[in-house]
Order: sequence, then structure tokens, then C-alpha cells
Amino acid sequence: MSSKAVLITGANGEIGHGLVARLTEKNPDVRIVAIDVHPLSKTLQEKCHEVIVGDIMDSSLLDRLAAFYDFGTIYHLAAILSTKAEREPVLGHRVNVDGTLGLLELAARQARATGENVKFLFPSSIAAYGLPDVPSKMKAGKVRENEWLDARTMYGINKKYCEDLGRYYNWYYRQIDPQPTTAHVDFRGIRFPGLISAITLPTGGTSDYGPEMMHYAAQGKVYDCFVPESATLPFMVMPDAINALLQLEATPAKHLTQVVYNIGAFSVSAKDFYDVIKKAFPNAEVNFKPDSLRQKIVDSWPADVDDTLAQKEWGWKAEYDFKRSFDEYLIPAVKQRYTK
Ligand code: NAD
Ligand code: AKB
Repeated sequence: MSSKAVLITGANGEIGHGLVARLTEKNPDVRIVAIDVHPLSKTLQEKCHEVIVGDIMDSSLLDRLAAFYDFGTIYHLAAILSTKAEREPVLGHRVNVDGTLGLLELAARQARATGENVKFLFPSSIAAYGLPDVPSKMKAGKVRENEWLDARTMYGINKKYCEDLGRYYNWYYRQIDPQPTTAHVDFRGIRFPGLISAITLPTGGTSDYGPEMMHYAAQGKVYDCFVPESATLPFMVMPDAINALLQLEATPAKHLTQVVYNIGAFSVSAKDFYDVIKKAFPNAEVNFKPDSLRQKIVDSWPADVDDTLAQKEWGWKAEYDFKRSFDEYLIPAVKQRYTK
């Protein structure tokens, strides 16, 4: 690995926790510079070269970083997720779009200054899709990257637009400059399904009902599920999500024809979650109390995704199907977490 630093924004979030741990396991000498508006937990801080409690919207902070470090890879994880962005759309747009633009500019400036490409890993989402109703969603089945792109949430629209910005920075940045740059932002995006971690709880998202149901059951708390039993989305466990980011990062650019890829693991209904959780925690109490407004968001997201391109171009394959996710990762780890 090069001696260049790795920048992780939103490092204190769910993906950040998994990513910082895995990067340092893989290479103890990796120099991680982490930014988050919230302080990082102590264990994460110890793994990072520098931790900055700050806002990605702070341009003087980004200028300082650009002056101090050469970044080989940027994992831009900071975002306002779908439910929160729907409640505060202007904030969502500012952080999700303006924030991403600032990071892309930082990457472009660094590429120009060093003459070397800067990899920019961007977690997009199934929220980039927008299906009109449940019958169309169920009929569509596994959606491909170029289908059903009329996103209905501020967050989904922000993600789709940032993918387009990534395409621009990757292939067309300053295309009429008389002196073309020798290096560029090597943008690589993944449209993640709903993610489930055993070690962190989600906040501010809409796919949160799956992981919340499990974490509540493990703590003996009653859970009011805001979608009906039939609500279906693609999900994935965090170890697979981290694998995907690292695998895409490591793929030689010549193999990649796209700037954004679907990845899938399993597609399940809220009832499927309930059944597996009830089996592991027989006292679990879950009330299905659909909130029709949040449910509409879930209804507009695909039931499943077609990840043929990721399989073909960078060898993507989830290690955890639904059964293995719960049997070998989620249930043992949450039991351990809450019996400590
Ligand atoms: P998260 O909410 O747990 O983490 C996001 C982090 O960003 C938080 O720690 C938050 O404090 C930080 N943040 C927010 N605004 C910031 C700002 N202005 N400056 C600095 N930090 C800021 O979310 P996550 O699940 O870790 O998601 C990480 C990325 O993956 C996000 O871009 C999200 O959209 C994407 N994603 C997540 C999922 C999922 O199910 N978790 C699915 C698809 C895509
Ligand atoms: C959300 O629900 O906002 C996220 C996502 C699927 O992008 N978990």
C-alpha cells in the first residue's frame, strides 16, 4: 500500500466503525485521517492517525487537510440519511450535495498537485431508485443500475446527483481547459442496500426497521415496526458492505466501465426479519404499526437489485446470505453485545 493517507468522512457512523477497524486490521501502518461532526469512540480514535471533530462543509478545514496530507483514497461516508433528510431537506441537500462537491474538489486539487489519481469511494444507495407503487416494485424484481431512476426522496435525489457529479469528475472535469490534467478523481460508487450491523444502531434512515427490530429484541425492548409485514427491501450485513468497499477500491481502473454499481446480498420482508428474530429471541415483542408516510418511501425502493455488473467487473459476491447473516454474525454478536 502507498504511504499516502486515507481520508474517511463520517467516520463515526455505522460504516465508519467497520471500515476503520478493517483498514487497520489489514494494514496497521495505514494513516487514517477521520472527520465527523461527532467525536469518535475511543477505540476508533486509537486506530486513526488524526481525528477531526468538524463539519465537511467547513472549507477552511478541507483546505488545511489538503495542505497537510496527500490522500490516495477518500471514503466519503458523511451524509444525512433518508428519514432525516426528508424532515430537513435543505440540510440534507447541503450536506449530501454541497458537502460531496467540496470533497470532490479537494480530491481534484490533490490529483492536480500530485499528478496522481485520487480514488474517491462513494456509498450511494438503493434510495437512488424510485418505483411508482408496490405492484410495479414487485413486478420489477431485481432492478438494474439504469432503470427506475425517478427517486422520490431528497436523500435519493442527492445520491443520484452525486453519482452524476462523480461521473463528471471522473471523465469530464474541466474538459475545455487548454491544458488537460494528467491525473483525475477516480470516482467509484456503490448503491448499497439497507445495511445491518451487530455493533452499531442506525439513525435517521428508513431501512432502519430491520436492524432496529433485532437490536430491540436483543435488549428485551418492545419494537413498533413502522412498515407492514409485507414490506420488502434488499439488505446486507456490514462485513459484506466493508468487503465491497475494499474490493472496489482495490480493482484496477481498467476493469471498471461504470462509476456506480449495485450490490446485493438478500431481499427479505419485514415478516422474514420478525420470524428469524423471534426464533433467536423468543420473548421478542414486535408490533406492526405501519406509518403510511415512511412506508411510502420503502415502497418506492426496489425489492431487489441486479448486481451482474459488479460481479463481472470486480468479482463482487456477498459472503453472507440471510441465514448465514443471522446464524453466524448478527445473533451471536448482538447477544454478546447486550449481555456484557
Ligand atoms: P451514519 O448516519 O451512521 O453515519 C454518517 C456519519 O456522518 C455520522 O457519524 C455523522 O455524524 C456524520 N456526518 C453527518 N453530517 C456530517 C457533516 N456535515 N460533517 C461531518 N460528518 C457528518 O450512516 P452510515 O450508515 O455509516 O452511512 C455512511 C454512508 O453510507 C452514508 O453516505 C449513507 O448514505 C450510505 N449508505 C448507508 C446505508 C445504510 O443502510 N447504513 C445504505 C446505503 C448507503
Ligand atoms: C436509509 O434508509 O436512508 C439508508 C439507505 C438505504 O440508504 N439506510
